[in-house]
This record gives sequence, C-alpha cells and structure tokens, in this order.
Amino acid sequence: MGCLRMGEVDTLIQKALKGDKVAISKILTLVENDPNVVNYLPRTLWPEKPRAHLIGVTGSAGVGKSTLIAALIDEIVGDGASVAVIAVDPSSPFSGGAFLGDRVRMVGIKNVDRVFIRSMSTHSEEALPLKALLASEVLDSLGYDYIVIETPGAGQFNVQIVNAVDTVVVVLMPGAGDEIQALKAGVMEIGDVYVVNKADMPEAELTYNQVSFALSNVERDWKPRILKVSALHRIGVRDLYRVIKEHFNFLQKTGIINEKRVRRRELELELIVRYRVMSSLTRLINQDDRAKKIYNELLAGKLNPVVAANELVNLMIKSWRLDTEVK
Ligand SMILES: Nc1nc2c(ncn2[C@@H]2O[C@H](COP(=O)(O)OP(=O)(O)O)[C@@H](O)[C@H]2O)c(=O)[nH]1
Ligand SMILES: [Mg+2]
Repeated sequence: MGCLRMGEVDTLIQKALKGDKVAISKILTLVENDPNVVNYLPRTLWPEKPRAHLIGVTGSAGVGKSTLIAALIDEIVGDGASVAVIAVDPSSPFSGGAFLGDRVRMVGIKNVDRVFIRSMSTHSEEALPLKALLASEVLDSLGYDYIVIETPGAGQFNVQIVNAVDTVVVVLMPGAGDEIQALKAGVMEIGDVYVVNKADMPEAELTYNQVSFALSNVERDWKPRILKVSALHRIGVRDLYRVIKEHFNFLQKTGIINEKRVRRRELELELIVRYRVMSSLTRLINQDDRAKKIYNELLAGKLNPVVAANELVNLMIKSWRLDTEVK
C-alpha cells in the first residue's frame, strides 16, 4: 500500500464514500501507482454490477476533446446527474493531476460537487488502460452517473479503451483529411457518435458532408450519428448529450449493455493477468540468477524466444508457489 498504513486508507475510503474529492483523488493515486491495490480495497469500492454510463471521447490532438468534455459536463450537471472524467491526454488542459482542472473552473461549472476530474500521468504507457479502467470502476462504485475517458486518438491505449466503454464519441474537426480517408477505409468505424467539432469554422459543412458520406454504408443496429458542434461556443452540445443518452437507452433496450460490460470485465482480467505476469517476469530477471542467465542467453542469440519463455515461465511458476507457501 505504498507509504500509507491500512488505518489511513480506511479513513480515506470513508471520506471518499462521502464524496470528499481529495480522498477520491488519493485513492485513485494508489490505484495508479499499483493496480494490485484493488486487492485491498473494500467491496464497497468495486461495483458488483456496473451502473455508470462509460463514455470514451477519442480524436486527434487539438480537435477539441477537452473543450467538448467541459461543455458536456455542464449539460450533464444541468440535467441533475454527476460526472467523473479521466483524461489521459498528456496535452490536456485538465493538467497537473488536478481533480478539478482550471479549464473547468474557467468555463464556470456551477455544481462542482457533482464533477470529478482526474488527469492520469502517461509515464508508464503500458499499464494505462488497466489503470484507467480500474479508476473508472472505483468511480462507478462511488456513484458517478457518467464516467468520461478522454483518449488521444491513436495507440494501444486508445484501442483498448474504445473496446471497453459503452459509448464511443469520435471527435473530428474541419479539414481533417486523413481522418476522413480512414473513415472511408473503414478503420475508423469505431464511433457510435461522430462529432464534427469547431463547426464555427468555414469548412465544417464540407467535413460534415464527407463524414456523412463515408459512414452512409455502415450497416449496424445502431446507425452512427453525426453531429456538428462548436464546443467553444456551446453550439450543439445539448444535442450531443441527448444522442449519448439515446445510445445508452439503445444499449439497455437491446441488452447489448450487458455484453459490453462482460467484455469490459474480460479485458480487465486480461490486463491484470498480463500486468501481474510481466511485473513478475521483470522482478525475476532482476533478482534471480538463473532467470538473468536465460535472459542474457536469449539476447545473445543462444536461446530462441520460445525456449527462453518456457524456462522463464517455469521459474515464474516456482516463484509463485514459494510465495504462497510463505504466506
Ligand atoms: N474555433 C473553435 N476552436 C475550438 C473549439 N473547440 C475547441 N477549440 C480550440 O481547439 C484547441 C484544442 O482544444 P482541446 O480541447 O485542448 O483539444 P484536445 O487536444 O482534443 O483535447 C483549443 O485552443 C480550443 O480552444 C470550437 O468549437 N471552435
Ligand atoms: Mg485534451
């Protein structure tokens, strides 16, 4: 549990359950520093049955994801609901690990007690999807109605988050030629809702038409929606919120929501197992002479990766047995 004692963690949890944002933030830091911490959190901090609507907002840097989320927060809060945001964009204005970013204060959100914003550090890229998903589960258990994950529109993190959330919002901006090409090629058919943001700019209409055309052949039960929005000028944001709710209703009515949540739990399992195994492997190679030897022989080309993996996995299993015997 890092440098915190169990008693302190209990106090934190009690405060978090009462909505104390500093306490929530500290708990998320614990999870971020070591996902295994979830082991020690009480069941009250893990939703047996997910309840929140989990939304992924994805798109290239600069398209206006953070601005859009800030605007969306106002709609959500104005509707009497609560929202937590996990921003994993390193260039995000929700910066500095703040639980309530300056940007949000700047746009004048009134009911700040129903808003929680968390920036995640991008230092250890690999475990990011796991950390973001665990954080979202904890936030769900704390009762947030909406959980929004902002993801940079590329990379492994993006792929995994897009597969794990309930609703995917793809944000584009006028003149986004490459993205339109990607849409036509079908590699961007990940969105439930497409937002052409910065609709206050001259080329917005053209981009909107291109996106509509590129998506016109998509055959799905849920036909992706395309919206023109100006996040900065707060135009079309209410429509976006309405469509997001419509999609959630669709997921519930069709029962697809359950499939999504099962898939999310499966992905979490896979990510945790991978995290455990890889951290165990790293530890073994650093601390165990036999493991170190195998590793060096692999690098020197004396062992092939399959043989090396077999031997390392055997050593790992033995070290795990020892672990459990000690306990
Ligand atoms: N003209 C215009 N600019 C916008 C709009 N939304 C965001 N921006 C600007 O686009 C830039 C990038 O926005 P940001 O939200 O940080 O994008 P992100 O990287 O996708 O999170 C900022 O300077 C915003 O003020 C919009 O609707 N219209
Ligand atoms: Mg951003």
